[in-house]
Amino acid sequence: MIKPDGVQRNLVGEIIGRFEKRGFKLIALKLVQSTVEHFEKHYADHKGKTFFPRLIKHMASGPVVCMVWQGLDAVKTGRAMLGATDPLQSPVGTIRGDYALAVGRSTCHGSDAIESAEYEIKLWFPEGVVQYTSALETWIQE
Ligand code: DAT
Ligand code: MG
Repeated sequence: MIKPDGVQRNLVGEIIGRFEKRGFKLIALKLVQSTVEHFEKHYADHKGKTFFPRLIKHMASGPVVCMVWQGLDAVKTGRAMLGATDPLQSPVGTIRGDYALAVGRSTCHGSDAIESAEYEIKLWFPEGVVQYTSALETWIQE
């Protein structure tokens, strides 16, 4: 997901481009202005933490871009492409390491496990994702 700060900073194309160029396949995409209640479900794991109210307020403050990317080890590789939770600890070359400074303005969200990806996909795409064959598949996967 591209967070409201990433959308406002015109990083949508840049972030999508990194996943496309790495070889992942886009199987769902939407721009949404969502609600506090929906983000409380998205970030349910963090309920009760000191930063939770600030986090939810920020996420609901503007549109976000929700995406599902498919490919080899997508969760683990996707997280590596994002960088660390704290952008200051993110290596240059990662999205957060290249475009962010503050932990509460880290430009993007990525599922941290297959189970959380499954939960988040259902939450943001109840209508389901789009499965299709990409012409490039044999050039990307062995
Ligand atoms: P990530 O986004 O890397 O999965 P997380 O799931 O631990 O990180 O936390 C979710 C978001 O909450 C994170 O992107 C920014 C915010 N956050 C996390 N830790 C924070 C902290 N110590 N202070 C302020 N915001 C924090
Ligand atoms: Mg997380």
